[in-house]
Amino acid sequence: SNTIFRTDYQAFPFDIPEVKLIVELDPVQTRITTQLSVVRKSASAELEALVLNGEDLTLERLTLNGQPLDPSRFSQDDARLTIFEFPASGTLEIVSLCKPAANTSLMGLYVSGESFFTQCEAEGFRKICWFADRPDVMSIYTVTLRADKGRYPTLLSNGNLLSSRELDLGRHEAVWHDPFPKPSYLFALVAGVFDCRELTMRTMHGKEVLLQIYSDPGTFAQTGWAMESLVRSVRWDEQRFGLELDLDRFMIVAARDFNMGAMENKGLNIFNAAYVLADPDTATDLNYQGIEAVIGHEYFHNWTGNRVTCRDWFQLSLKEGLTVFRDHEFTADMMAAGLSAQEAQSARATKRIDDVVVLRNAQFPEDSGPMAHPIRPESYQSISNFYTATVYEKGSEVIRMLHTLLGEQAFRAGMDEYFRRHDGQAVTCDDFVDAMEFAYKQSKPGVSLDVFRRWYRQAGTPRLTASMTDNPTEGTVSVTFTQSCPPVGVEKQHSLQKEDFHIPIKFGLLDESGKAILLADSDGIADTKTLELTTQSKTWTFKTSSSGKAIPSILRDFSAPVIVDYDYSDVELSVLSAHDNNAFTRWEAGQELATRHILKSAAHWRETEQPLAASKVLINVWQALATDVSLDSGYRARAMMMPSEKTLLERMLVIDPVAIATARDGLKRDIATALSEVFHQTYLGQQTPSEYSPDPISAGRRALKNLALNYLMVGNTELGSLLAQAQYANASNMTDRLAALTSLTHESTNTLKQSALDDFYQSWHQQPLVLDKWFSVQATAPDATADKILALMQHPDFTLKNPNRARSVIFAFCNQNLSGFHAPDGAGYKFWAQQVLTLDKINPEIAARLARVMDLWSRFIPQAKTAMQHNLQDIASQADLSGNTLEIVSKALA
Ligand code: BAL
Ligand code: ZN
Repeated sequence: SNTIFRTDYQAFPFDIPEVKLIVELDPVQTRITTQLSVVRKSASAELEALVLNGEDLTLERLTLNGQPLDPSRFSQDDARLTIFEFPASGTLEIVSLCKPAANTSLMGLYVSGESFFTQCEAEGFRKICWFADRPDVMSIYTVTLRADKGRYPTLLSNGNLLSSRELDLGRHEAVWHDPFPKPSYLFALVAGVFDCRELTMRTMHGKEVLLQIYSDPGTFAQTGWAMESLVRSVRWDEQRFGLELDLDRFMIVAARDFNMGAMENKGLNIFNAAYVLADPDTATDLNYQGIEAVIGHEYFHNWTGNRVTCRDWFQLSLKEGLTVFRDHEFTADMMAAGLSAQEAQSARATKRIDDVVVLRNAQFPEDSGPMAHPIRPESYQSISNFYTATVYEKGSEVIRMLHTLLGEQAFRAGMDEYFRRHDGQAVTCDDFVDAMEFAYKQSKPGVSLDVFRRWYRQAGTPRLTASMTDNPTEGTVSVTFTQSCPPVGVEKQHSLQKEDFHIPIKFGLLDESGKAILLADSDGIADTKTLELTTQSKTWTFKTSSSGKAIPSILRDFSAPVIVDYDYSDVELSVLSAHDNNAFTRWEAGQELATRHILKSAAHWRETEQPLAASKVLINVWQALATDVSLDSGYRARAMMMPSEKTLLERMLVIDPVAIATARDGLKRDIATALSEVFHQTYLGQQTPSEYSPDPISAGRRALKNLALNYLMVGNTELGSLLAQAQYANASNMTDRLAALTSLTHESTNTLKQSALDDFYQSWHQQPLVLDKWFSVQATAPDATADKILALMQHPDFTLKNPNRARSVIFAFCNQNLSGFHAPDGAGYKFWAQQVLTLDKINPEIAARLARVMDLWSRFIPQAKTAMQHNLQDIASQADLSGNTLEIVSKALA
């Protein structure tokens, strides 16, 4: 097969210190002259061939040191240009053509709206020109852009603008120079008509820098929040990590059509418009938070990714895991800014909960399915399939564990050491861990990261089993943790012997009344201990301040990406939910109580067609959360939500989606009915100032208010509908308007639903990002079926070519509509297969993402499993499937 293995890495035999590009922009056919200075590395064999990557390019001319190359000196196929017996050094000039307007893959150079954009990570540069398209070849770029001045007045590339001038025939030219050597995946160019918001600021050492945000004409007013976020990002990286902006100019450009969230091209970030544009009328609190996080993420890449980059794509988590960790910390610091110590703890916990929910929804299932891989994969067929929750989110959890083990100060020293050693280089995950270990050992003699390194080469979510014994006569409590992690994914085929992980477990105890019990050991007395499990099993014994039966609080702050097994009683969970002084495990306890109920109820429904009624204990827990005004609203909103469908599915040995959907709805109904008056009061108690502000306190109030409204719609539909209609009509911001629309669409009668949807369309259809929301609300409605989705896709505003629009309908239905997608007639699965095949012709990366919906098919109940398998086989049997999609379906079927 076309599998590439990590251990097969070989250095490139040549250096390419300088790249000069002349780009004659034309949507139909763009001509690019690529001039490369090439120097054979001293260690390389003489007469070695120079092999360059290229895809969908037409070669017009090839010269070496100014002389046309004789056809016998080179060969060309659809992926490579090979120049035989390349001399010790030389200047290679290649003239080639590409077709931007016909490029629907959105990789390489493409047209979106009327403008040109590029996306090069991971392997898109080879669709622009022939080059050694691998991250360990770093060059200084000088880029000349030429285009029609009327249609493309703005011409941008990486670095600094050297010059610009008028040309004949209404064309013009701009020359850009990036002083920092970079790999080709960080190259970017943009051309078109844009609004531009700009600002100058002084960096920590007093350098003046120009910040610019470019967006579609008419959207200037929607880029204010993005600019504020960028300024905060610059300041935060200075203050928390001592890292300064190294360029004179930092640009962000918003694109309507974009495969990912955003891209950290050096000095010229290109963003999905969804992560740039916001105003109160069109963007929700979640959008605002997402924009701040993604702007931070891409900005932080300037050091963790760009100044120090990856040697090869197996090292992707080197930059992604680390940068996700940094953006999570950034958001947490922003949320906690200006709050009292206790409020700040709660704000940080809220962020932690959101991140853990993402990890459990996306990464835990991945880690148990056919695509399971370590955060540093051992092999791949298509690297674009490895921009995964494992590389990103679990990668970030691994960095967070390092932070927990080292502490803030030693972690910072480790980061400083990493930059001291590797600035300007393309390195490996091992290099990073080595730098961290160096700082760790300086701070604490005798420690080592030997066992910890296994997180980089073993996949799977470790399971942690806890057991406790009280020894009242001695005043001690003993706790034993045991870990296990059987082989997953390709590990199974290689019958890999897995080794124990290094797991930091933040641990505490409560007495039966909920009071914290102090724990004493040779390190001193504390209410939370960080236990380090590095072997299969270990027991810790503490002297305690209490003699009654203790309740363990395990994995405080979610100190490791593992699953905890402990046999709690419902009452113990309710005590933790009411009293645990760690806000994360406190949240976890209520969610766990609801999860256990739903799993039992799902099984009961399968046997009797009746869900189980919610217990008094459970209702009381929700009531206590709803009425505890000492908790901040955002935290309460998270504590009172239903466990997510994806986490629930992942907890089933045999996955039964309809049973889960029914049981989850049943619990929601029981809680909503029992507490409808409480929810009404909660709703009324969460008013916010009419002037919109996305700050976490206001956003938390809106989240709780809208959660209460949703429960009220279920528990007292008449009152709920009235309030939702009024809220929809009077909303002064998109958060409240969309929440009301969603509640009306998902929980009310058809007439109400249709009139709200029609009104929303009329008001907002000219705003593409808002229209995405309109499509999503319908795709996730409980009464949506595959047929209804197909009808929705006939809407004139629907297009498969825009990834955001495709996501808003197809992905929303397949991923976020459990009962609709998994309808027992199998229509959802057939719909899925059709869409994967259609998208595969347009945009293979997006198609392969959609293909992953079936990852866990073999664990589903028999009827669903068979239908899923047939549809997977249908796709796999297509002759001209893209490599991207083929990798996903063949692994699923293996
Ligand atoms: N490097 C791809 C987009 C991101 O993770 O920032
Ligand atoms: Zn990233």
